[in-house]
Amino acid sequence: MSFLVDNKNLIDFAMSTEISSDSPEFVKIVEAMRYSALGGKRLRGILTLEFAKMFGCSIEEAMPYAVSVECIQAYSLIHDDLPCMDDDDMRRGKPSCHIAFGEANALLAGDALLTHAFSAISESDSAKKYPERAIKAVRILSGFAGFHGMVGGQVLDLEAAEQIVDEKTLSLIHKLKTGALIKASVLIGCAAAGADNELCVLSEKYAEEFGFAFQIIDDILDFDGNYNTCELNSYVKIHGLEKAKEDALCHIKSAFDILETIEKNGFYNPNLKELLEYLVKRMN
Ligand code: GRG
Repeated sequence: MSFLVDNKNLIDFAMSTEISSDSPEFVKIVEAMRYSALGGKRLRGILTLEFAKMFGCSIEEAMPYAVSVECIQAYSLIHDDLPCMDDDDMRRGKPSCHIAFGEANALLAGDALLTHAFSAISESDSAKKYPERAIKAVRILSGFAGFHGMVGGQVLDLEAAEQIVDEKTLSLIHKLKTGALIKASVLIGCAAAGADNELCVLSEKYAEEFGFAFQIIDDILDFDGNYNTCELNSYVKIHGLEKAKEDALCHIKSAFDILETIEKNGFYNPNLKELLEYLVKRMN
């Protein structure tokens, strides 16, 4: 799946260019931002690029949109690792931002990445060319990342941490905390390309199925074979490993079917099917 590596490299390069400063005053904050933002699989940015590409936008024009969603992803991970949240010392295979730079700097690096997400779009040449597409993307991203979306999901997740929640609540937490940013990634790709409403609705459905599968697979990968030490609200703990695998495959199949429907509308991108195969490989 060379497109995954190629896209990741392109996004890494764009992020590195974007998150930089020649001013000596800002060396410290930029260092902390770069420490956390230059890494990861870039799945969300890749979704943005591949949806934009499917609907006729060049990778170059879509890149500021991919950068913006990866800035939000990096900010959310920094804040999620803080002692007042999940209190994780490691992230992306190295010490978390607050371990490396201290809590206050990590908080600010997260804040700076969050705000930079929006200037990455609004300052771009793509926005100058198609301002209405940029405004739409900013609306989508701020909505899905905010209190109706990822932040709202994080609040529910914190509340649920100490208790077993019912299936409906757990599904809502996953839909918001993990799914919302995945939906935003896909929809800003659609916005970058100026895709029409019908295509956006279909793409959002793909994103929803992708998001559910991604979260279940994340829980499967976290499972070390012991149900007793498994996180309380892990999908695997609640449903068992076999059912979790079955359900992940079921969501992947639904996402595949939605791509077939999009294909019937005249738009096709084989990489989006490969991305689903990548999820299956990740699970097994
Ligand atoms: C703090 C506002 C706020 C939100 C935090 C993203 C998030 C919400 C929490 C991270 C913890 C977590 C494990 C969430 C589930 C979603 C998930 C698996 C995120 C990690 O995504 P990957 O695997 O990470 O795509 P990379 O490093 O590849 O970007």
